[in-house]
Amino acid sequence: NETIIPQPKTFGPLGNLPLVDTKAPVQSLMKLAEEQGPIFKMDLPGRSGNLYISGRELVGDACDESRFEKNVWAPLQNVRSFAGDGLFTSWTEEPNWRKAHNILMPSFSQRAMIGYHDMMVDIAMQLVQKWARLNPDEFVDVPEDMTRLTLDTIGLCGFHYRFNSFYRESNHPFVEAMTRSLDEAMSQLQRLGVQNKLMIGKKAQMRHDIDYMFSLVDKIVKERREHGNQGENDLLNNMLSGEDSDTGEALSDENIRYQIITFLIAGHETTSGLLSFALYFLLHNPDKLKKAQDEVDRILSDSAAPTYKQVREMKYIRMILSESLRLWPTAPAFSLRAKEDTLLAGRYPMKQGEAVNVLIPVLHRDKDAWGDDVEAFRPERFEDPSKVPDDAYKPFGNGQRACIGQQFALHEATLVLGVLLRHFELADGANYELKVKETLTLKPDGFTMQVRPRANAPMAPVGSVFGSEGTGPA
Ligand code: FDE
Repeated sequence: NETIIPQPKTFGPLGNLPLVDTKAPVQSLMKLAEEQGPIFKMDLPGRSGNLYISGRELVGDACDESRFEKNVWAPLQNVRSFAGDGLFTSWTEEPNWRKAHNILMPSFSQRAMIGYHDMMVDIAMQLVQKWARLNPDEFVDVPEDMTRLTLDTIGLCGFHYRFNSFYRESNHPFVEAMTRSLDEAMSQLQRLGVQNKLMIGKKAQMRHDIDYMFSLVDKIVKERREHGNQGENDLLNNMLSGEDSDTGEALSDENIRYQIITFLIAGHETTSGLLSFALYFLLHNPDKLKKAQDEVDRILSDSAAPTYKQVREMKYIRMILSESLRLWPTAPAFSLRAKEDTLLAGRYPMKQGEAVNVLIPVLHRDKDAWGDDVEAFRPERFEDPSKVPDDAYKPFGNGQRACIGQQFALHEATLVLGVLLRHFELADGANYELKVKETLTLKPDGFTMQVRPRANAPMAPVGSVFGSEGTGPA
């Protein structure tokens, strides 16, 4: 009978818990999906809503927004202690979701990227200069440098705050606090209720980290309020001055704090993972790397840094990013719940409020949608947009709760990847083998490589690096 939902073997009162590697839950679930098929259920103590789906038909049906809506599932609920009712962690019916959505949508439109472009170039060139000064035998830690870059980019474009990560040996204290808090939020999921209550030290640390994050963010907001706007065209300005078109209301200071923390989390981990995977795939696919270099050499022939328009022209670079997000979507899962009693895919009865979790990396390997070569890195799949199976491609989530930062992330990542390929030859000196590290997001763990300045690279004179057209603030 088709409507019986498979479940892997159980271990007494622990249910299916021993099948989930606490350090790599998504990869455990990917393996289970391979064995169990496009829908299966898990019995995890203390957690409800453990239906996992990953086939094109099932996910396509669950993405019908008239019958299903975003579920703020356990991993997101645990993040609410510091992201509150910010965009990512709010229920759609919470008033602040729509309010913030309406106020912030224009700040994330493709047009709005023109205003952020020069700030993105500023940070990208800091990375180029760092790499240009390395000795030939030195290794770069790719995820670490990409995290410096994406954090500094969202800090500057979002709030005119400079984390100056390229001038620090270790992480900015905000990153330490945020990473520890995210880690703790994820660890809480794996512990039983009683165990969580016993973690007094961890709790105190988290309280301390959250206080630190709040105080830094509150200081940024306070300073902006005191100085008033001095021409900053950034997210903070739009949040402070914006009014919801439906209600005419503005965001409260508390909610602005949550949005800032949300953007710092969402805007840097995911995009840095994306850039790291893309570099990994290029290193392992020399023919694609060659094609990408040909494109950037053509478009950026003698400009050290791209203009807004040149970023839009780098189509193959963009396809590389899309294909990286297919194989390793850095935000690997999202959850949906039934708005009413319904039949999923016309055959699985679901009660109102019942949830399904979408395993995006498995969906992205559905052979019916993508063909037999699903494991191959082939950016050409995205050449003709009409041939992309949209219902089997969800790296940015679904519908009205899809990623608001999509254009931002893709503009930034295209710019950075283009610039890096124009300036550097990549070398796999460490024979790196892919190991995926999981936090709230995915990253290639411990990925290092070597970079050598390219003989024909345009000069990027230290200190005056801007090849762009001066659209944004200085
Ligand atoms: C969102 C998002 C999502 C969905 C989730 C759920 O459903 O739960 C996803 C899947 C994503 N996102 C993804 C991604 C990727 C990448 C690279 C990114 N992402 C990026 C970014 C950046 C930024 C700034 C962001 N991002 C942000 C965001 C937000 C705010 C959100 C929420 C929205 C709503 O409204 O809900 C998201 N994102 Fe992302």
